[in-house]
Amino acid sequence: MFENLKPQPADKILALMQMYRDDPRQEKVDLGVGVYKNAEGVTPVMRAVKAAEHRLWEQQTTKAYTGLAGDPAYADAMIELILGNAVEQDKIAAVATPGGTGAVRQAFELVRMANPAARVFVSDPTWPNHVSILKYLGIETVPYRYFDAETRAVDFDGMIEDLKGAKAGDIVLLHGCCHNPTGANLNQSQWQAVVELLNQGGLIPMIDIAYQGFGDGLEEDAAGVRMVASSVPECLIAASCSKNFGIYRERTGLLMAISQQGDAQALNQKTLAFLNRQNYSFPPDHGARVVTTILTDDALRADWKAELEDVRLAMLGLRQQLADELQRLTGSDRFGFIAQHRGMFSLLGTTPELVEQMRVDHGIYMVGDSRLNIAGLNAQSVPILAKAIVDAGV
Ligand code: PLP
Ligand code: TYF
Repeated sequence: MFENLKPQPADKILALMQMYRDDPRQEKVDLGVGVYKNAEGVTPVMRAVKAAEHRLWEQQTTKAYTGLAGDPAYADAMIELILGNAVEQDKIAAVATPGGTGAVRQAFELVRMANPAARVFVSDPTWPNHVSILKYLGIETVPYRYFDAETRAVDFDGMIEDLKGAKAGDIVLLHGCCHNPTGANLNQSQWQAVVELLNQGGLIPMIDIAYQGFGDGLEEDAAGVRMVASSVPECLIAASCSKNFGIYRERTGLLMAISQQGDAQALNQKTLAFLNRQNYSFPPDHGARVVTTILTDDALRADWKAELEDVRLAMLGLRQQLADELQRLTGSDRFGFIAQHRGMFSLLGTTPELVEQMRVDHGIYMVGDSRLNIAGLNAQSVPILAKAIVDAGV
């Protein structure tokens, strides 16, 4: 049997992580995988997470199975965090999933189940796992223009033009905030225009939100999601707690299916629970319980928000420092987009050859598409990166 297996394509981001580990150079700089690192290069356990874990250790009396949808209190807390009160609770079906990836996977499975003919429109570029999972599930994907290679901002006219090619029932995958990999995001009037286009075309949005709090702030980053979720008949939302709670390895995510139709919620909820059961039975609970503990306790929630805000501001500071340094070295504003982008990532918009050259000559590890993880920088490595970018002639 096993002789029939063929090697599968590796994830380029994860392969780069290994290459970095194997590089003996002292001064190497890891700007690859999307993990937050502080100025000391450490991915810390957040204070509120430690405190919540401590509390759970003291107070948790059982680790018996939860429900197939996970702990309902977790879904409630996350729905409030993401949607505020934009959508009535009785319109939302929600299940805990293993990370945001689990939510994405289940969302696509739900789409295939409900409408096998649906195509999924994905931004060009998008997180490679989106494309890879869709391909694995045999769902047709259609790229839409998103990134303007010249301005490094959103090519909004191109995006709208391409989305006009979607048919009623097709899915439009959108990043809720902090677009991965580009760092270029829709503004409020652009979100509004997307909502109008979705409603005119009968298109169903699926929003992947994995970086709430990393861009302009917790509420600001959710504004687009809230606008869409409150304005369309149906939508899917896949959320991740990996980044904003720093609990990457706990595998903590949530999938929501929202329908404005009166009686849809019950069947949607049962179907999501069924999908959980087919794939892994009960979703992981530890991270979800930590998140619930934090979000439902005033003091822990305040401390988490304060630390998340520090993380956000640290990344913004690095963006500004890098843009300033490049301005100084080149005497031009052509890298000003780095300070305009939001979230962990910026797409430099250069060739794989120059990315490779920066790796060989300067030990700079960024993904081949020229995505850099801003959080991988610190005050010392910013000038090293700026020099590498200029030396390579980006
Ligand atoms: N969606 C996007 C756009 C991401 O960048 C990520 C990665 O962090 C995820 C989803 C899922 O992350 P995780 O499965 O680690 O929660
Ligand atoms: O884009 C990133 O770097 C993160 C982490 O298969 C990640 O989203 C990368 C690749 C992958 C899973 C997660």
